[in-house]
Amino acid sequence: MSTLSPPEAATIPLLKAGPGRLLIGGEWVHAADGATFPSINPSTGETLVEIAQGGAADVDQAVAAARAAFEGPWRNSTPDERQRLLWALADAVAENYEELRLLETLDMGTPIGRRRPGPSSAWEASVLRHFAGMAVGIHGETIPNSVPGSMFTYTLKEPVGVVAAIVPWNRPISNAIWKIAPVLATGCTMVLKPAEEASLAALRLGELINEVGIPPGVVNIVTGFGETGAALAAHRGVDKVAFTGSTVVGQHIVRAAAGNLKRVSLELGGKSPDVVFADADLNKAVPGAALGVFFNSGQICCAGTRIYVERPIYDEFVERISAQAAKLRVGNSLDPQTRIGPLVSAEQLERVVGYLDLSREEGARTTVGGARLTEGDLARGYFVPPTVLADVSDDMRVAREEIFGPVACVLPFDTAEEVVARSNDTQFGLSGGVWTRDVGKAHRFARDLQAGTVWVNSYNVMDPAVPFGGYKTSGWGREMGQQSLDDYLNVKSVWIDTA
Ligand code: TXE
Repeated sequence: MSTLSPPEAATIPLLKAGPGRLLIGGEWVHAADGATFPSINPSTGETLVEIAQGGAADVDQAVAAARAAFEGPWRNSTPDERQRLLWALADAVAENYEELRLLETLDMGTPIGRRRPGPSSAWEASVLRHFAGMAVGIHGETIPNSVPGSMFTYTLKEPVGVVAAIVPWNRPISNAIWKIAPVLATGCTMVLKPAEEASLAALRLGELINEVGIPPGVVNIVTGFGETGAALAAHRGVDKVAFTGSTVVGQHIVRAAAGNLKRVSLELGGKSPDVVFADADLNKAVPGAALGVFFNSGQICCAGTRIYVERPIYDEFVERISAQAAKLRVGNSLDPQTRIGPLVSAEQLERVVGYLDLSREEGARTTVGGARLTEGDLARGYFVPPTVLADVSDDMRVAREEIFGPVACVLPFDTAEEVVARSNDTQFGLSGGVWTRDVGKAHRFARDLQAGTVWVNSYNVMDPAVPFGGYKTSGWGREMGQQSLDDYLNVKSVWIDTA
């Protein structure tokens, strides 16, 4: 039962209906054992609704439904049909975007005012449209061979089969769409496991998937905790796992996938460097670096959390980014003025506050923020304000480990060579940024950084045409862009003796 105040609850049919069911084979069903768990509003700590807790039996059923769909008519679906379904889903997402955003705001804490209202801002719909375009362009090759005689060779690209998509809570709509889009484009089927902290938007997407006529069993949704994800990762009926989340769980998934050697793609954590040279335009670099680290309360895998600043401008930069951080309004996610919402959960709050305590023990200097907010209504939620840590050194744990909160470490550097080496001195390799007016310096940094994405005089910009993914322990494979489809496709070589 929703404990939302009436205006919000009344606007969301999904909440009124009670989302305590799983989507299996096109039907909304209760968990086999009837188990549920509460979905919590991180702005207030209150329960929003009960969600179904899928267990091993539900995972079995969902995988069977995905298999049946894959081997049924979906197998012979044409690229054109799949393109039309992707377009239809894109339209449905755009039409229902405000509701999806509200659900994301309620269970994840994303500030409602973060984006402009209206379908034109429905970024995830444009992702679906981009993949709709790619759906009709998937093809093999004819390949000349040197075998004596008259052998003709060509390749076919075929969908890998049943995909288990296991996603985190930090961008509920995007995380789901980034997996649904390539599945539909390539002709795979899937079981989607949203994060336990933020399942509502994915469940609403499930309703839209049924409404637009995507065949039953093509997209199944099983909500639940890590055990549900683990059951999927180990399941012999799953051909591929597409995972986004922590590096530690990514390692569990690789081990679990070994049983039937299923395909694995991983989009994992980061501790990305954002380098500010003394020649940078600080009017751009200060707000840019602040957005790079504080956006979504720092709960973004590519957040630029290690800000390296060239020594001559270090003090000025620390002062200016601290002032910028202090201006960002923290509050209830439903308040349109809010720029920084709560952290997603009590667990995440404890984790981030633990790192803030650690920063003091390690000798970092907090210039702004630094503690949980406990005044008034904010005390009920999980609020940590944007925090700047100065005088940080590379060996501190706060500079090495992913905090996943609104915490910027600012470190001085002296030379370009030194800052490249320090930027690369990490287990992660997801992304990085550089701010400079010197084109050569920017290109050299982009070349030398060991990371999947480099932003120059910008940060956190993404597009469905541009690949995203990590080096080192930040992941395997790429999402978005043409090559993201390869992870969902098998290549078959065909030899024909034409003699
Ligand atoms: O992620 P998890 P959590 C990082 C970030 C954060 C930390 C913990 O540092 O503080 O991870 O967050 C499912 N087998 N990132 O615990 O555990 C789980 O149910 C299969 C970075 O929320 O990785 C959820 O659906 N699945 C990151 C999904 O995995 C399992 C985004 C992600 O949960 C499982 C999120 C298991 N053994 C967190 N255990 C990024 N790079 O974007 C859990 N899950």
